[in-house]
Amino acid sequence: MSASVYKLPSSLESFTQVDNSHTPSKEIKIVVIGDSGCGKTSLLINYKDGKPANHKDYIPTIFETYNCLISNGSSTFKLSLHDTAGQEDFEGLRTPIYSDVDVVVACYSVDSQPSLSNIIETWIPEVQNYQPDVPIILVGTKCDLKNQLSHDQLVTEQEELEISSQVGHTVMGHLQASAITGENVKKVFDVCASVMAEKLSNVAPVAAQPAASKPAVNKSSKTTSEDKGGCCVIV
Ligand SMILES: Nc1nc2c(ncn2[C@@H]2O[C@H](COP(=O)(O)OP(=O)(O)OP(=O)(O)O)[C@@H](O)[C@H]2O)c(=O)[nH]1
Ligand SMILES: [Mg+2]
Repeated sequence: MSASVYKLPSSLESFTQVDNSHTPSKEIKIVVIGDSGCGKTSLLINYKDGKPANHKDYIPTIFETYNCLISNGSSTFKLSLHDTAGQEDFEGLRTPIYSDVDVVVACYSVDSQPSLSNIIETWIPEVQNYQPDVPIILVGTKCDLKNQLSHDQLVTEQEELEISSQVGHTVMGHLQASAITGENVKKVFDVCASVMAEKLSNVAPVAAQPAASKPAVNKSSKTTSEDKGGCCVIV
């Protein structure tokens, strides 16, 4: 049974990781949230390493950031990937991370109905309390389990779509992925980058300054060129 893909942006593009000889035009801050144990860290590790996550001994995250550069040939972005603690006790640590977030990846596990319910009961209210309009990508993790578990051990398509519609118009993408097989992992982050690329292309160009006026000061604090950490680094 292959992974379900419920929604993708019409602007979906394919981005590949590039080395630090490329200069990013924009840093995209992505925060990954969801219940403890639903597979956030594994998803990020699979993406940054391009191979299955290899940590069978589950280690709960407190806070971690990974950086990588990606390009679609015309635009290069620095992804700043923020892995969070799924445990409710760590809410105080999570909330500062929502500042300046560009895209939120909200995860639930396809073998855990409570993790899906908590998308609407816990995670979306928490993030929207700080960033009401932030684009959200919903990800049903561990979709390899669809081949191993019976129907009654899995969330249903109807339940997934109901949650998606309850989150509403801020859902820009909704898909299932597996950090074990790698299915759709890259697509999750292609969706994030494509949503931002489209948003940036819709920003109206700044009106031309009169010849005698002072040169504009570049206030883009998030644009970076100083990251020399390689293709993908843990900071
Ligand atoms: N079958 C399967 N297991 C997975 C997958 N992703 C993660 N797991 C397992 O699920 C457990 C939890 O994974 P993590 O990635 O650490 O979960 P987390 O969401 O980061 O958890 P916290 O850091 O506590 O919030 C680990 O034992 C993983 O090996 C997947 O795609 N398929
Ligand atoms: Mg983790």
